[in-house]
Amino acid sequence: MLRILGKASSINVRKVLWTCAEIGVHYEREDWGSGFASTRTAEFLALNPNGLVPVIEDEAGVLWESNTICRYLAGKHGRDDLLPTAPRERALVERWMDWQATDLNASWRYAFVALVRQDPVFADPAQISASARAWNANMGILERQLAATGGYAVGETFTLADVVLGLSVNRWVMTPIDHADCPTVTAYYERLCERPGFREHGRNGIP
Ligand SMILES: N[C@@H](CCC(=O)N[C@@H](CS)C(=O)NCC(=O)O)C(=O)O
Repeated sequence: MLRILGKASSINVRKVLWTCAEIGVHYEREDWGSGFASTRTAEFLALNPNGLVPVIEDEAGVLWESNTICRYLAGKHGRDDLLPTAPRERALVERWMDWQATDLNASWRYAFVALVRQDPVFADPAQISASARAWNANMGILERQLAATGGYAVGETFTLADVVLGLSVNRWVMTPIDHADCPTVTAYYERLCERPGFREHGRNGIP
């Protein structure tokens, strides 16, 4: 049985839960992370020295880093549709996953922590606007990509790139900023709702 450590409200844990739903993997999930069991204990740090969720454990051992875990699960279960094995096709999926984890995540952090988490440390209006602007600009990149593919992040079919980007779009929609006009992203957000895994773990009322 796959063990997943991490609270179900964490965007990075939700990537893993949605991936499990797509694959049909059964798991046992434990509530770790802020508000639940502390990830700063020696027990947890022995699993992930970063003290972050998600972490998984299966018969092969322990793994952390959400996008890596999603790739591992798709590979382990032979889901070439979610993560192709051919180098070029695989790189096209991984490119958008890496973009989400680096450029996209970096752009929304200040505005999200200020406006949704309402952390008083993140209260500088100039930095909130700069973050919202950068976030909208990245959504513009996704808008143009989706207009070109006519369907999903990489092409006509759903892949792991859509798991990580779908959750990111949900966060964008749910954060109270002035949203750039992105009709193709909005249509994509609706299209993803055809998937039970997105309804349960993505567009479930949590930003
Ligand atoms: N790069 C990591 C980031 C993980 C991360 O930031 N996790 C957050 C929750 S979304 C966390 O563990 N925060 C500390 C806590 O909740 O105790 C990944 O993608 O797995």
